[in-house]
Amino acid sequence: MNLNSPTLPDLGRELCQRIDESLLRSIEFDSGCPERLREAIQYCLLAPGKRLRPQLVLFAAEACGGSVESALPAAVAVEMIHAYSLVHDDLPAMDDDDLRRGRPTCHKQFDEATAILVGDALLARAFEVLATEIQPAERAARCCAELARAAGANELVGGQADDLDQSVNEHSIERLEFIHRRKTGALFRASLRLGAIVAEANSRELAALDLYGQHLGLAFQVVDDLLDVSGSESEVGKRLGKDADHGKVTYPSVLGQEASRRRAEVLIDQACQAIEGFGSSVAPLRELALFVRRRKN
Ligand code: GRG
Repeated sequence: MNLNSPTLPDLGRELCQRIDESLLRSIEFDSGCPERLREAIQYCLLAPGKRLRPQLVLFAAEACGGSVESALPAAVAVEMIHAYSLVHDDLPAMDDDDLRRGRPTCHKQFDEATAILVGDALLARAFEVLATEIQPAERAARCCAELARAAGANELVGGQADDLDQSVNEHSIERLEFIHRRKTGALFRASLRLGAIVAEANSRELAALDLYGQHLGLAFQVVDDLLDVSGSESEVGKRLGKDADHGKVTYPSVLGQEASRRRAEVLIDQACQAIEGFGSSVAPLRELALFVRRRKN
């Protein structure tokens, strides 16, 4: 898996380089950060992921007339939260994975304590980036509040807790979507909202991008579940078939593969419909939605 994959939209590929340069600059810690920890943070944050969430921030900002430059701190912050969640998700106490983004997971490459600390450091640094690099201060505070809500107990962390909870044996579409709107969807939605906020979007634009983010986040998860049962491990870059091993409720286990594919199609259509009113400025968001539908990693 690499960023030159032909399945990534061209526009996004160009931006990925810029995003990665900003990510690297954002982890220039001073001498208080031990070298091994710094190395582990860079290993996880700069690993070859798709950078979908930062692209969503930047595309949303541009759709509302904002610049990539002014939205980059928000893009960096969202990717930091995403990277932290993956590092913690891979830990033995959670999903217990040894492969991520085609490489050994953080705790395999380094050790468990370092992986926990990498997550802690990324979580804190994300909010430092927002607080210090978004102007004016009032907008920075709003961005911090948005991201904190999405990353907190009601959303990302709550969704993860429910997903790990083995005591509930309810395999319904309602429970599945309640989990994924929080575990996966919250960061997608926050990415769109942050892009809109830094670009000073009006309430109609914010609501439309928010809705696009909700539909796209769920569609992304449907495709993720499908890849877990029918994808290729070398393309996806992580161990597959783990959902069934862990007895997890997934789209294919609840709906079957064919209906899951149809659900993804409907969600992508709904995402694109939500932003129809913007005209040509949302072409990259439409392209990204189509990428999510056909992605192989
Ligand atoms: C442990 C306090 C504490 C909080 C962490 C671990 C956690 C909460 C949340 C995990 C949420 C999680 C792992 C969601 C999975 C979402 C998902 C399908 C991620 C993969 O996203 P991609 O494909 O990854 O965009 P790349 O590698 O391309 O960036």
